[in-house]
Amino acid sequence: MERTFIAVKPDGVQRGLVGPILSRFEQKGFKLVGLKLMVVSKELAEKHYAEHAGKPFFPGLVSFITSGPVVALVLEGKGVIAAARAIIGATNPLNAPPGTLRGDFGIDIGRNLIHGSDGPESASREIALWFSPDALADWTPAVSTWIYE
Ligand code: DAT
Ligand code: MG
Repeated sequence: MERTFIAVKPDGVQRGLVGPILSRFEQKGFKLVGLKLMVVSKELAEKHYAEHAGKPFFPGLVSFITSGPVVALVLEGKGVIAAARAIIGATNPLNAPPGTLRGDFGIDIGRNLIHGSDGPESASREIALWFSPDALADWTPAVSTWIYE
């Protein structure tokens, strides 16, 4: 089963949207295997967004992501990496259709509420960066045979 890394960014936490955001992933049928609230250090923020280092928005992105608590999670399920990106919606919330999280809850690109890994390599890298292996739970939801055939 595939795993992905998701973070509710400081704007999502400040706006009280942790519950609605987590609900969308739970209702889809994806399984939570890791979950924590934390204030992100500058070092972790710079590592997490290393692919964007040097871009004009990078300093603002790092200061935003370190500005308040973030809720970090790992989700597991069939096709979860691409499916979670689809649930989240386009990077610019104004281009994200209604029904996606960014489409429903956001306006500005710098306040787009959620991060989701964009592929298998970034998912592995980000899960390892944010969670120690013993903080992830291997478990079988009682409803799994009603979600997977
Ligand atoms: P995504 O978060 O959809 O994977 P990304 O990896 O291209 O998008 O960029 C990471 C974050 O950086 C994004 O969520 C918001 C911010 N960002 C990206 N492009 C930006 C831009 N042109 N101006 C301001 N912020 C931007
Ligand atoms: Mg990205």
